[in-house]
Amino acid sequence: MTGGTLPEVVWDVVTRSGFVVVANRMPVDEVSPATTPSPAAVAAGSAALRPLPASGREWRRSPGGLVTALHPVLVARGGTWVGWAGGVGEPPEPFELEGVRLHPVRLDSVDLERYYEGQSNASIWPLYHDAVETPVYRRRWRESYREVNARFAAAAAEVAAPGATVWVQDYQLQLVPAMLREQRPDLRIGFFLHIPFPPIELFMQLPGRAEVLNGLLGADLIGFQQKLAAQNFVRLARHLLGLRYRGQTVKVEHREVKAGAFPISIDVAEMEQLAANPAVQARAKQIRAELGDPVTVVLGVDRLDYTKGIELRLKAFRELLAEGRLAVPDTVMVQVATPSRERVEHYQTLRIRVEREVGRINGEFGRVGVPAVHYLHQSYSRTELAALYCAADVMMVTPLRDGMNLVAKEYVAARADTGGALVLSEFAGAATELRQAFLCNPYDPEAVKETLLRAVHVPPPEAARRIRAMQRHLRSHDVDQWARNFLAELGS
Ligand code: ADQ
Repeated sequence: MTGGTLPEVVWDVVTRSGFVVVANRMPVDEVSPATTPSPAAVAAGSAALRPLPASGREWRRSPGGLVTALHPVLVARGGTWVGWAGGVGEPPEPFELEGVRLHPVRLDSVDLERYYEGQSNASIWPLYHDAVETPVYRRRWRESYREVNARFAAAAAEVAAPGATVWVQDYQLQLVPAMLREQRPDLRIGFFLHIPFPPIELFMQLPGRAEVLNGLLGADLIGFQQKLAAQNFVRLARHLLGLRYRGQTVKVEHREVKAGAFPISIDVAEMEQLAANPAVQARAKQIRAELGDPVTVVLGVDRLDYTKGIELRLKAFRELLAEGRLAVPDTVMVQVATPSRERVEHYQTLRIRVEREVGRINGEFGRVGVPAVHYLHQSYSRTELAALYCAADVMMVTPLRDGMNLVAKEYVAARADTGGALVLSEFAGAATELRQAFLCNPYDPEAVKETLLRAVHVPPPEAARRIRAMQRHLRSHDVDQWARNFLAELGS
């Protein structure tokens, strides 16, 4: 089917929207009957539950920057979010929650294994992050990726009104723009990549590379976190497909495809308010007390992912303790590592390595009741995260490669007291904006150690100056601004 018309049978039963977001995951979590709203959901003001008459299942909006940013746009435009609702059972019928229509896409356990864990997270994810772990390629995964992308494209084509704007999100859905354009050339299609886009030499490894590039070129506007990524993309279009480009606009037959940098951000006001909340401040004090009121608390908060540089950070801390340049119990480290992609092999081996390193540090430098590293392999509510940020003197964000890194921005926003110091990898997208952080090269262990020490010993007035400058930047560059800039450039 081409030309922007829909089959009549669908026309009658589907509510169609002028604005559609397509993302792997829908911004909702299913609430089991025994579940009460989490503190995170309550804090984010999103605990409204909506029983579904048809299925009796209940859902609540999940907290998160992307949802927060897009929610007002979706409500104002009667928008629809197309995505996977979680779980491998029968997906719920389309439903509405807090003014947004949700259109679930089915994924079964084979799709999850091949499209999600395989092609998305064992092939594309490592490749796009400078191949810091060796990407694994499988033909079956690619086929599944194509099939699932086609399913998402068909769902978007079904719910989009004539001439609608469709905004596709991230590396799991890179084929969707072209698939969607083929069915619905009337649509305005945007794509945003949340992770880095690799240089030509790396991208050329990817089996089926032209299909991926052509998939992306189905969009009118492709947003990246960094200028460099947008440049990688337009150069690749010339190198691989012989397409001409001027500036950051690629000519594709009779169309123009724009690439651009749209660095994502956080809901700055929300984090500032959370951190200013007296209950959060009291919790921060309590955390420090529970840690034994050390002079310096060093904090890491990451998904347990090999791109985040958790091991190198622990190693730097261990060496500083061994050299006597830091000492327990004056200095303690807290490492929060959110469970992530636990069925992918790289992640299983990473967990073993990280836990071994934590054990080694505590074995060598801890005492009974006084560990050197507090390791927490758990998810936390927004309020608890804000309290941790407020309790930390030094925040370590040391990815080997990261599209942006929102934790760095959250920490800065949480420190309205202008205390605290941020150690930030030069290889995080956030380093382009947060220039007053203590920047370091995560591949150079001595540089990481020296930078951590500088942050530990920074004089308070200098720390305050640095944090304040970064806060000023964030206030005028929040996630709402990000969404508005992208949509304005897309012309919708
Ligand atoms: P991620 O790789 O998931 O995102 P990041 O940007 O750091 O990484 O975002 C993580 C989010 O999860 C933060 O909002 C953080 O507060 C939250 N989080 C982390 N640990 C948590 C815990 N234990 N409990 C609860 N919440 C926790 C991808 C890209 C990034 C890019 C984002 C957005 O890899 O580079 O910044 O998308 O585009």
